[in-house]
Amino acid sequence: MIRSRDHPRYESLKIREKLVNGFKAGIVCAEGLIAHGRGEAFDYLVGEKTIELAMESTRVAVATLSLAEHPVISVNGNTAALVPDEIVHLSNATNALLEVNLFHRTEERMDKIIDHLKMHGAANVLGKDANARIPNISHERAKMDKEGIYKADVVLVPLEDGDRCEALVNMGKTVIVVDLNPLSRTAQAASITIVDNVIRAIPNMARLADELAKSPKTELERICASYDNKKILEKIIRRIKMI
Ligand code: PTJ
Repeated sequence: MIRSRDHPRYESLKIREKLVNGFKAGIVCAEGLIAHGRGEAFDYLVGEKTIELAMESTRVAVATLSLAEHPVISVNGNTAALVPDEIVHLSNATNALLEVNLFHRTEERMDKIIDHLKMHGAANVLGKDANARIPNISHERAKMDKEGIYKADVVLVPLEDGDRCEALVNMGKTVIVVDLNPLSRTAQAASITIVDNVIRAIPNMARLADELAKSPKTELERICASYDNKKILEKIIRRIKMI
């Protein structure tokens, strides 16, 4: 247990502890711990804070989810362990369905993550049925629910792998990702990339969803109108290079 709040890396240690506890509980996979390490390295490069460019993408992402006809939030092990309350909050605030979708899929992990989200207030979580598949993807993340990701017009996928992101875009969906690595295939292939830590991005999205809940459709459309994902990524990469 991390007790010393005055430790300079207290916040970071607390996040690691959450993931390790998630691993011990069978929610996070071992590979998820490694993936987090890569995320941490990139978090250093953006100053371990939400930069203005990420906030711009976050705002557009929330407006896009709110405008969607059939929005779905895809949840993996790391996201479920790090931000369960906020992901449920965001799903309620944007009327987005929750679907568990795992790269390292086992039925045991699926059950544990679904139960975990329900314990944090989710009324319904899809993913177990896996009665559809994403074309041209051979691994387990191809499995999806006909009423969930398959039918979605907008999908939020925090911590995605590049293959599936590209495949979902090819299916005609608007794909929102959270990825601290602006160079990753996921970040580059997505429709909207939030270059931020899920630990900050999902709470920011939940708060903004509440703020925008009463906004008229025209205002949400205005927020999305001139968004250019490639430009945002270029600016973030330039910012990192200048360190
Ligand atoms: O729970 P599962 O079975 O679906 O497996 C989940 C992992 C994360 C293991 C799986 O999706 C995976 O292998 O992911 P990758 O391909 O390693 O990609 C993870 C990406 O997320 C990398 O680009 C990391 O930089 C980034 N990342 C890691 N932790 C965070 C992050 N981005 C934002 N916030 C984080 N906390």
